[in-house]
Amino acid sequence: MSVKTVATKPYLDQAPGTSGLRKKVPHFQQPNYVENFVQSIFDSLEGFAGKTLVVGGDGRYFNRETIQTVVKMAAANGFGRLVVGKGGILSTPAASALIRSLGAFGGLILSASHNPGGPDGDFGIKYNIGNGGPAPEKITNAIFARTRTIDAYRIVEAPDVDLDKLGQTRLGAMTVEIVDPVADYRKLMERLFDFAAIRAMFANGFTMRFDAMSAVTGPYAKAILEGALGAAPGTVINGEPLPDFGGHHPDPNLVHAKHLYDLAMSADAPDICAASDGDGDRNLVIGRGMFVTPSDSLAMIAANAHLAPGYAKGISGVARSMPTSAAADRVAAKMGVSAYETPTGWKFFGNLLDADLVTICGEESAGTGSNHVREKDGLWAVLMWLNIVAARKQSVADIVRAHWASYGRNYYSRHDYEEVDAAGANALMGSLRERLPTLKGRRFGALTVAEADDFAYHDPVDGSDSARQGVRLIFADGARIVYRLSGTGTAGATLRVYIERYEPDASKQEIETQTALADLVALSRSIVGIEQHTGRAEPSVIT
Ligand code: G16
Repeated sequence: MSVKTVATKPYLDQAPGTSGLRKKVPHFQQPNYVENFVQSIFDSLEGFAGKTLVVGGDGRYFNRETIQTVVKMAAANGFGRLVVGKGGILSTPAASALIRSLGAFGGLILSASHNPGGPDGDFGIKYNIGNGGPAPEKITNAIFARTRTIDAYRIVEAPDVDLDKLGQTRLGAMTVEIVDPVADYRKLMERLFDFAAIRAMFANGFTMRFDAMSAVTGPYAKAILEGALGAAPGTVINGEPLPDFGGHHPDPNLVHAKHLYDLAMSADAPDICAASDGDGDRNLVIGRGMFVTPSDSLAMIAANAHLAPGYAKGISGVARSMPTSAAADRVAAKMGVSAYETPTGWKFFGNLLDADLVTICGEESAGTGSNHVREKDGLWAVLMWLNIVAARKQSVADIVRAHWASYGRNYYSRHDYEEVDAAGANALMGSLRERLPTLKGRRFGALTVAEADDFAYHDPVDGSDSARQGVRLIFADGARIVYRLSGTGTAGATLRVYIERYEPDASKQEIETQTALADLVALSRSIVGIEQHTGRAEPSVIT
């Protein structure tokens, strides 16, 4: 088998964002675009000769082609073993689990998460390290630096590998192993959750609807919910992964999964409705008549995790990304465990989990997870809720209300201004940053700014620092407005505005969220001149 060294020229736009490199498919299809990025990853790593690499993706358009390229490049670069999910499929949490259980050197996950797929849709490549988590900034910065100077890549000349046939083949000195993408993950879930109790609940008539959004979670959800747990056939809808996700936007939020919300609020609502995104790491949980915000879900999971066998000993701490509501902090304080606030991006949780400073992590962007892997995990969050409902023998709505009554409620909403002009969005953030020193102490109607800063994070484990992670306006009553630009968009810029207010009074905890936050929402627009800078008077998505 001959190894070819192919000359190439750098692309200057291969900067990994919040979660790997994400671009439109035609952008990735440019000559050598994938090869340059993959070689830059390999060039930034040390000591992988003869070791194992895990590869898989969410099945989106261009997944299979990219896997073939990765297989041949991994062989040419000296990996000893490549483990690929059958059909090129691995959900992001299942890839993380596999990296960990195999003791692999690392993994490549091919996904653009919740973004649409298809020939004109989005694609992405992300490198995960040996702990199963996304590479930290030190590595992603090195990869980016390498992409800017790369002049050659290595690849073997060989026929394509059959991705649909389980078993082992050889490619030069490297073994290629095609594995069942679900088996390992299902065993892990069986260890963490009380499958017998959940199975008994389904047997007693508990009903559920799980929308896999024609994305990667279908095979996992069918095997676990309908298979191992005995949920009624048809519980999982849109359960076949499709390269274009059936033309849908596989983002389980209240816009793209509105049908699920409507069902949950209807007279025929199942006991629980749930969904996961393109690559299976995000979750949506709606009880009959009760939507659980991701921030609340994190807090409620932290408060109840001990009900699941895998967490029976209790949790060591909780971490949330800065824009996520402070609901989880209140749980941690009551339990006497630590609470950490990190920048947006799951990669920041890895060190805290490895050092056992925290057990449970979550983000407002529909991500929740634990130390079982180093990614957020959509199906895990759903199984955790099923376990909690089975153990407490209460509905989701009753559990949520009881939580608010004892901890108070953090009203919370995110307003996204998607695909706005990047120059306008940058100017907005720039002028807000300049004005920060003048905002502290200023009054806006009944609201007084108590603190105004640009969030910076000092990692307590490796000592690294990350600055400019989002602007926070904190008001005297504890309410908060946060501004940051998304690091996952593939066109223009997306301005995210996060709005939060704490309400301890149980008699005021049933107000519609946008109404409860109306004054803060209005201020969030006027104080930075969103319309002047972006031309948008209203957000495109409210979650
Ligand atoms: C990724 C990251 C998350 C982040 C989310 C949104 O999720 O893993 O940590 O919260 O993007 O990031 P941004 O606000 O920068 O767009 P995913 O599901 O897209 O991999």
